[in-house]
Amino acid sequence: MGPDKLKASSAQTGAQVFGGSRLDCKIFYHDKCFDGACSASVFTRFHRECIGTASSFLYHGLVHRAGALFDEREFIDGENAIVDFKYSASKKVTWWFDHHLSAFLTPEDQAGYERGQSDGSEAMRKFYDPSYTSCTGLILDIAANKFGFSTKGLEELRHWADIVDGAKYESAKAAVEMASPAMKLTMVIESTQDDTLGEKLIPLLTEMPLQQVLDQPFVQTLLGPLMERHHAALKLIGERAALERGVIAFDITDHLTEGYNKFIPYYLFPEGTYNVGLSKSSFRTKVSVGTNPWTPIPAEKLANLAVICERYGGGGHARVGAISFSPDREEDARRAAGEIVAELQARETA
Ligand SMILES: [Mn+2]
Repeated sequence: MGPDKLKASSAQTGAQVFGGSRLDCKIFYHDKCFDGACSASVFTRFHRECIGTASSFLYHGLVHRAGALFDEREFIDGENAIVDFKYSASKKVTWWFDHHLSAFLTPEDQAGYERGQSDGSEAMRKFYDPSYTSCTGLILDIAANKFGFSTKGLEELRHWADIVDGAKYESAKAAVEMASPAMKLTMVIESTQDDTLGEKLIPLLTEMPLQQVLDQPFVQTLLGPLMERHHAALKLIGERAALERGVIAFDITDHLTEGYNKFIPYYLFPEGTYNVGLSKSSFRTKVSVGTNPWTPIPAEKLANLAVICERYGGGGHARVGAISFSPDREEDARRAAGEIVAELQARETA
């Protein structure tokens, strides 16, 4: 959760305000997410250039969690925008853009949104379209088509927001070697513990090329240790992983790890169909199960990993799932991993 700080005064843009006082604009964005950061940046530039009423922009990151997602007290007396995150029925929210399939917490929320669209009261303030790969793309199109915003120079941002949010990496090599600045920025955004990153990074994303954003000293300081951790994980999984009958399996529970790039197994074994990894962090032992995104096997022939993981008390999506065990249940986790490996291997040879 990022703290609130005054940022990027709109005075420097020369935006004109007629017959009204300027108000702060607080932007709530999907935290630890490249598309969330890009969405907040695009919204800021759009608001500054096309609305022009904000005296300053503030940023507040939101994360999915159990229980209430919004704290009403965080909304300010001014403008409140939510981008790339769920709908809030709060009367204080003046802008909303989202593209997630599950955007509404309750049927009442959805009804409230639809009412604002049909009676026109919020038709030019709240926008939802789950057909968009990225929220960045949605904001750019709405801003351009409905408000005359110029998207010139923002092509690179949109391109990468679509790739990252859609997990449409061209190859495991691109996803693991991270040659492009967008991939490195994604790792910094997703992994950093620095709560001030958002407010520093977001304004820059629409002001300069991504390589130049990456070159900023405050980004480089965070990137260095993360690249080291990434290379260490690549080396460790490389030493442990083995491919047998279509399934890449590895156990790295003897090294505490706070996560690793999930494409590493397919980078090491491009011909593997699934991967089953056993890892351990300070608070859990985790079985991670995934499907190779570049497998030539048609989707209807692939295992539903959510169903398999649910059987062990975990969950996920059809192509990727996970099961968490408390630290004292490492043996149960190892047994589950072994059974899942066998089950997936049997499918491969069936
Ligand atoms: Mn998104």
